[in-house]
Amino acid sequence: MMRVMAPLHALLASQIERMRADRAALLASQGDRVISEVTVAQAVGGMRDVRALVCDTSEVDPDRGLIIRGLPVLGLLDRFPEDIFFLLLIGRLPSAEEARDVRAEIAAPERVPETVWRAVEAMPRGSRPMSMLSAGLLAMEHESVVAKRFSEGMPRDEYWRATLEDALRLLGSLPTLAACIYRLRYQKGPRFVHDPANDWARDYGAMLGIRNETFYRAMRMAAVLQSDHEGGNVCAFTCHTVGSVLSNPYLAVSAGFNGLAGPLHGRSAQESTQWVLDAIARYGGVPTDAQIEEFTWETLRAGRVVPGHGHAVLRGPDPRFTAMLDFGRAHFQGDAVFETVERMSHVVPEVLKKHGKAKNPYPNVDFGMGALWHHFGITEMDYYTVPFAISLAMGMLAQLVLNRALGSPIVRPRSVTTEWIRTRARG
Ligand code: NMX
Ligand code: MLT
Repeated sequence: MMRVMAPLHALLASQIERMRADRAALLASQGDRVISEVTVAQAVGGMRDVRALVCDTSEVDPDRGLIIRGLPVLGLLDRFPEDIFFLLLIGRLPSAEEARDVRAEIAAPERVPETVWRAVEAMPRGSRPMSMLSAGLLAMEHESVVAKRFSEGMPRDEYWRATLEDALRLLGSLPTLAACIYRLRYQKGPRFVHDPANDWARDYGAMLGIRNETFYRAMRMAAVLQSDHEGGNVCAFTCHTVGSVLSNPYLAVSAGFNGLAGPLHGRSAQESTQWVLDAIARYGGVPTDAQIEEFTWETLRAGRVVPGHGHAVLRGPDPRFTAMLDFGRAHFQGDAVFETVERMSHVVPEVLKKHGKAKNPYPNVDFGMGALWHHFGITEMDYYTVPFAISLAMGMLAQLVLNRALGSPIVRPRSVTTEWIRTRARG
């Protein structure tokens, strides 16, 4: 079934010719300019700092953190996630009318098909929520407009339209999928039904089964903070790579989610909260500064990373963590998990600086998010990557639509052998 997608569709259509002309002009005038070189250390070291991707939805400034279309994320916290999807895609914030329209487009009264529930329910008991989320998307992939129109011979410059249709359907379905996976996996009772009158974050919160206005505010803030993180994070990069071979958004986003599920990426929210709870259990309450120092050194001496600290790009504190800390100070007083997180955020960086390895010793977004979910009664830590995933889907989907609009080619870098480096590398 085709959905009516007028406002976003029309806006993007009005920009596409200019975007394509700008890209062509850039290539013609500056196509040969060098923007990065790759050392052997970078090639074997996860391509850190290699500038080899173009992403216009957002950038991560090493000192200032996430900047979405020129706007620092901390200035966007009173916005709804739907406004941010608009911003990511269109390049500016929506007017009040446009905000209403985009919210209605995302919240269209569509259901996750019954077959998807059957697929998710058939997974082994104890499956991880992130696996269930990813599998849920794959089970829904047969509804993809991109897949259908591809088999009908869709021309390449039409791809963005079908990708946007899939993106809106997918974004509208993710809160239902994510919330119902929570209720199913942790036996919380029957599924709640999507209410198109709700905004995206409130709908998600309500379907989780939590009735609390402060929680809905926290959900909105978390979704805005985690909506995008430029193009090079594992989740977005994976999604972009899979999308570059014209795999449809269900396949591409599911692949991105699988990347986010790793402990060095989004799973770190779960690892962080477990680490905080372990410290509280060990010391019988909120640990003192000296106890935190001891606990951190023990983790490092055991050859483990300190979860929720460090970053591949950021070199200063992560504003996404700062936002969570401010929210917690206003709403979570007396909560031992939050108080431990706050205290650790002063002590752990000093230990990491003494340890001398991590280029960024500060807490990242994941160190705060678990405390937020925990405060509102979501104590099942396996679940913590899921709200991050469905928020980051906004950035992944905006990037996919824009890349199809620009006709971005297949991602296919070269690899070299170790022998090639030994005998042929120059410089
Ligand atoms: N605890 C202990 N050691 C660390 C940490 C940490 N939190 N962060 C970095 N290091 C080590 C790192 O393992 C590396 O050691 P070695 O040379 O022995 O391999 C060294 O410091 C240099 O690493 P960096 O260049 O600072 O970090 P890199 O860019 O390689 O990795 C992370 C970035 C985020 C993967 C890394 O900081 C880390 O493992 N942090 C803990 C996990 C985490 O919080 N991940 C979530 C990231 C944010 N997110 O939302 O996804
Ligand atoms: C993210 O938000 O995706 C993380 O901070 C990881 C990253 O940017 O590499």
